Amino acid sequence: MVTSTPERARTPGADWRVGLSDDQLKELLYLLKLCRYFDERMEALYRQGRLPGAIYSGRGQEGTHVGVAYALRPEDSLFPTHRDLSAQLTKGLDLKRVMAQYWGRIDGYTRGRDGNSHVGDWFGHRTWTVMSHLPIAYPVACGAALAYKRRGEARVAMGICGDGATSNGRWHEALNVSAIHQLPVVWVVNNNQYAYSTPNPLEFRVPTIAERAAAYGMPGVRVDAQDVLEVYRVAREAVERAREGGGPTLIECVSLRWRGHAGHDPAKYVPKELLERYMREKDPVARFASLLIERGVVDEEEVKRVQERVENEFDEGYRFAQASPFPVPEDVTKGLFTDDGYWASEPSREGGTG
Ligand SMILES: Cc1ncc(C[n+]2csc(CCOP(=O)(O)OP(=O)(O)O)c2C)c(N)n1
Repeated sequence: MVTSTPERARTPGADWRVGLSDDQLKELLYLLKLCRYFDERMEALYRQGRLPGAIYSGRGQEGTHVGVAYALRPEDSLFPTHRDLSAQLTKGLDLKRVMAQYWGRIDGYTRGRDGNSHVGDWFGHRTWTVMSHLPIAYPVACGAALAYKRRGEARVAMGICGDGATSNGRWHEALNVSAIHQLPVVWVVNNNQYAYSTPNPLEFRVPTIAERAAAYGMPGVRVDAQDVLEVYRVAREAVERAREGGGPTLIECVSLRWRGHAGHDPAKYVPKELLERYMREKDPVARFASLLIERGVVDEEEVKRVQERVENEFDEGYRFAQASPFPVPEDVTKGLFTDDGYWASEPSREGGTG
C-alpha cells in the first residue's frame, strides 16, 4: 500500500501541474466550483420545500469526484453511488438535464421515471444510473470491464463507493474477481469518514481501506482528497495502467462529509472541531483556487468570473427544468427493452403538465 503525499509530489522541480495545461487547470477550477455551487443551491431549494425527494450532499468531497472522473476518457465508464453526482458532472452530464431529473421531468436522464439522485446516462456519457443497494454497481463494473477485455477494447471502468459500502460482501467479491482476471477497472473508495452515523473505527479494524488491496493482489493507494491534482494524478496512473492491461487498482480518497447523510440529517455525531478544521483549512475548492492564483494561472477577477458563470448556468438549468413537462402515463411501459427504440427517440411531450 502506498500513501500518496502531496508534499512528495510537489518537491521543488517536480511538475506541480501534473502534466495539465493552463486550460485544463482552469477547467478543473470550473468543475470544482460548478459542483460546489450546485450542491449549495440544491440544498437551499430542498430546505425551502421547493425540491422534491432527497439530497445527498457531496460538499467537501469535490476533490475526490472531480479528480477521479477527470482521469477518464469519454469511452470509459463510471459506476457511481448516491453521493457522486459531481463525478458524473465531471464526466460530462448536462446540468440542465440533471436538474430536469431532480424535478421528475421528461428532459431528465431517466425521463422522469426515477428518483432524483438515481441519475445516470449510460447510452451517452457512459455513467451507470445510480442504484440504491450498496455497492451493487461494483460487480456491474466488473462485468463492463470483462466485456472490454474480451472484446479487446482499450476502455476502462471505474467504480466509486463510500467507506461504509466496503463492508458489504459484494465489494470484496468484485475486487477479488477483478484481480483474478486482471480486469481494466479502477476502484475508488470515497472515504468521507462516516457511513451515515458510523465512523471509520466502527466500520473496519484495519487502519486504512487502501491496505486491503494486498488481500486481493492489486496496488492500493491512499490519497488526501483535499488536493484535486494529487487525486487526479493517482487516478490517471491507475486508469492508464488498467488500459494497458496492468489490472485493477484500489484508490482510497480521504475527505470528510461536510453535511449529514441526507438532507434530513443534522449530523450531530460529527465532532464540531473536526468539521470546522476541514471546512476552514481543507476546503478542496478554495485550496485549488488559491493554488492557481499563487502560480499565476488565474487572478482573483478570473475566479470571480468562473463563479458568475456557474451561477448563471445553475439559473438557466433551473428554468429549463421547471419548463420541462412531466412524463405522460402512456409511455410507462416503453423502453423496458432497448429494441423498442424508446431511449433513442425523442420523449413524447404531449399530455405533460409542465
Ligand atoms: C446493501 C445496503 N445496505 C444499506 C443501505 C442503506 N444505506 C444507504 S446509504 C448508507 C450509508 C453508506 O455509507 P458510505 O458507503 O460510507 O457512503 P456515504 O453515504 O458516506 O457516501 C446506507 C447504510 C443500502 N443502500 N444498501
